[in-house]
This record gives sequence, C-alpha cells and structure tokens, in this order.
Amino acid sequence: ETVALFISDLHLKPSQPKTAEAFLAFLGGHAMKTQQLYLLGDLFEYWAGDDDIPTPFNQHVVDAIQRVSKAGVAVFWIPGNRDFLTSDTFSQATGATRLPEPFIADIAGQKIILVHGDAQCTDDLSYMAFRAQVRQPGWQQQFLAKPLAQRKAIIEGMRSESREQQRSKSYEIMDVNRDAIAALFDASASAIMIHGHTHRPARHVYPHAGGDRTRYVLPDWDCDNEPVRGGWIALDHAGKISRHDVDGTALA
Ligand code: OKV
Ligand code: MN
Repeated sequence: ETVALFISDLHLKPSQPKTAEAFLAFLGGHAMKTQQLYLLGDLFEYWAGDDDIPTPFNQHVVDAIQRVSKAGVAVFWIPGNRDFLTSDTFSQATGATRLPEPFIADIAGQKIILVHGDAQCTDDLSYMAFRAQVRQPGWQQQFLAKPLAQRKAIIEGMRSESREQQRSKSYEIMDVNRDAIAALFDASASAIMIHGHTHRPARHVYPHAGGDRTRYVLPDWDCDNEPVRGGWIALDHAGKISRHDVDGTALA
C-alpha cells in the first residue's frame, strides 16, 4: 500500500475546470488512502497572495486539501515559481506544512530530495535574476502591500510579456542544469530526487561511484485538452517508487 504521494504543476485556473475536477478527484480518492501527501509547487496558475483564498475557485481547492489533512493525512507543501506567495494563512487553511527547499524526506527507508525544480534551471539566466528578486522578503512585502486587484494585474502583465520572451528561449535552457542536479545530490547523501516544474515527466538514472542516482520528474496537468496530461509518483511501504498517470495507471 501507498505511504506517500508526490504531485505538482496542476496550474489550476477557473478556465480549466476539468483539470481542477481531476485534482479534486485525486484528493478525494488516492490522497485519502496515503499517509503523506507532498505538494511540490505550481498547484495554481498563479497565486497573488493569501488574501485571494476566499475567491470561490481558490476556496474550493483549499477546502479540498484541508479535507485530506483533516482525514489524518500529513500534507506537505513546497511552493513553486507560480505560488511562492503562499504564506501562513494558506498553510493554516489547507493544513499543509510548508517545507524548506530542498527538503530531504526520510520515508519507508528512503531518503528523497524534494524541490520544485525551478531553482535548478540555472542556464536560464534572466529567470534566475527574476527569481532572486521576487524571493526577497523586502520585495514580497512591498508587492503584498498593493491591492489584490493590482497584484493580479501586474502578474497578468508579466505573463503576457513572458509569452513573447518564451518563444525566443531555447528548449534546452528551460530544463534543469546537470551540474545543479549533481550539486544537490552531492550535498544531501541521498540517491533519489523528485521534482516538477519542467513538464518533462521522466525517470533519469545517473551512474555514480557511490551507487546510481535517480531523478524523477513529475508531469504537469491538463485534463481540458487532448491528449490529457497529468499524474503523480507513489512510494510504497517497501520503499518502491512508481509513476502513475491521471487514471492511476502505473507507468512502466
Ligand atoms: C512562468 C516562467 C514566466 C520558467 C509572479 C507572483 C510576482 C506569480 C507570478 C509571473 C510569471 C507565472 C506567474 C511564467 C514560468 C516564466 C519565465 C520563465 C523558467 C508573481 C506570482 F512576481 F508578481 F510576485 N508569475 N508567470 N519561466 O509568465 O506564466 O518557468 S508566467
Ligand atoms: Mn514551476
């Protein structure tokens, strides 16, 4: 049976109701039957601040996560590059414990490095500069002091601007950097890593002198367009890791 589930990159937004529905089905189904649930970021298309929780769409999602934690599942949260403005109110409302990044989870005899994944995309220099800026407490304090509607407008502006820029960025640059991944393994004495962000679901095995290292990449979700995308990673009591698609079907 499942001890822990890992999921990320749902990019939930009201305009994609089937994706939200699929996530709510996951929370009410598989997530209720595990001991630990790790939400590894970018659950939301964007998060403008915890004062946006009462918006009906957000409230539905927050309540659904809270039902899982109230049922006795330990829920953990590492925010992504789209929902890094989640704070204490979000943690309280969901019952999810925010973890530092990177976090080494010690479950079923396995030590697993957990990150969202954007911090390891070190080849994308303009993104790294942007990330460093918006992760500063002072910057966030100033931003969160603005009215919610203005924050949403700023983020929407960033999104349309980045849609232009993204086209000129190469596919390679927007993946994790090999050295950044190796450094994370080196610093942790762990041989397993799970992250999302890149939307390149995979299981990468790196030969290493001290034993092979494995990096699992979670899929992003889109259940509103064909072909449907999504899924999660499960860890069983024996420490075995499996990847699953949206239907729960185990992947090879
Ligand atoms: C998504 C990526 C742009 C990579 C901003 C708060 C802030 C959310 C945001 C703005 C940007 C997501 C939401 C976008 C991914 C990029 C460039 C590279 C590598 C704030 C909350 F800053 F205002 F506080 N964002 N967008 N990139 O344009 O969709 O992932 S985005
Ligand atoms: Mn991301």
